[in-house]
Amino acid sequence: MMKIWGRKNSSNVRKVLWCAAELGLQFERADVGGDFGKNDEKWYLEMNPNGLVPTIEIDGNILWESNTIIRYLCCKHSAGDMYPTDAGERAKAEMWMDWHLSVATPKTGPIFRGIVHTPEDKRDYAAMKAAGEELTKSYQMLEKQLAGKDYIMGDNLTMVDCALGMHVHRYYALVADKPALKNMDVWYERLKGRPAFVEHVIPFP
Ligand SMILES: N[C@@H](CCC(=O)N[C@@H](CS)C(=O)NCC(=O)O)C(=O)O
Repeated sequence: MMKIWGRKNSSNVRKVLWCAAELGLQFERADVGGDFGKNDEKWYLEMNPNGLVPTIEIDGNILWESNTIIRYLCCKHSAGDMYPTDAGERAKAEMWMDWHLSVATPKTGPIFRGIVHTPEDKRDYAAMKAAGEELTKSYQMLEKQLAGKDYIMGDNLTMVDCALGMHVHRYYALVADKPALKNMDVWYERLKGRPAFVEHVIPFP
């Protein structure tokens, strides 16, 4: 059975849990990271030298990097459905995943750290506002991609929705001053209609 190391309030763990649940996979999860610690211990660093979560063990492989894990799970268990098999379609899905990791995710950081980890009187509200505006600018690209589609690639949920949906949830949960992004709003509501998203993503910002 797949084993997942990582606390269930971590964004990168949650997108893996959501994806695994969408695929109907059984897994065991162990709390590591945050208040649980252990990610600086030798046994953990031997699996994942970054000392970050998640790490998984599956089919004799140890894997880290949440997007890589999502790709692996979808390729192995849902080729042609959640994992596009046409090379061009797959490259487009991966393009959005890489874009999100390099462009959008870093902009969420100052907002999340500000609201969740910083006492009110110590928050840098100007930096948080600027990050929110930058994030909205980035998400206007996703807004265009979602026009006329149920999910990012088209009619069906794919790996790219799992990779991005978690952080988009964080954007909706934490950024107050944002314009209506009509297509994204509808997509986010659609994700909220999925039991696996409700179970693994919604409980935390
Ligand atoms: N690029 C990595 C980032 C992993 C990462 O930054 N994980 C955070 C939690 S979201 C972490 O391990 N923080 C330290 C901790 O939880 O103790 C991935 O996508 O898996």
